Amino acid sequence: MTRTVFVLNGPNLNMLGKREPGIYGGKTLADIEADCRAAGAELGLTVDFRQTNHEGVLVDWLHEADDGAQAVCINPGAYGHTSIALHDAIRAISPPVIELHLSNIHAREEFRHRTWTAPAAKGIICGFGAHSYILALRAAGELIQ
Ligand code: CA2
Repeated sequence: MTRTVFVLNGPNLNMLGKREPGIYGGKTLADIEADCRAAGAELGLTVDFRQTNHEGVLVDWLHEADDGAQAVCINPGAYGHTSIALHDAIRAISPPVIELHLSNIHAREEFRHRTWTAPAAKGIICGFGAHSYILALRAAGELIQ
């Protein structure tokens, strides 16, 4: 059986590696995608890796995951702190959703402490840099065994 995991990325994550390496690390999103594909191959997961700067596109991809994926890992970027629409979209689908962040959002500005998406998600991983993606994929692999 093919086990497909959507790895969804929100706004500004296409800029990784260009600025703020002290917060987000030096890897580009393409580097992280390559890491996820390698980890997915080891875990027996097909990784469908995407990025958008548009909130509604993330909503559409979450809906697509309802039929098209067994689990979702999502770094919603700043939309995690603002978007009730993403909260609702996560609640509207069946596959487990794992929220992840590169940085430890609880050790940063207060406006990053709250995520509206986290209560709708199965769990949240943050603060491990690019390794947060691999931890989220491992969690996804275990959830859908
Ligand atoms: O730590 C994370 O993964 C975040 O989701 C990254 C978001 C931020 O708004 C969240 O609070 C935490 C930012 C995405 C990347 O933004 C950049 C900003 C400057 C340079 C490069 C990327």
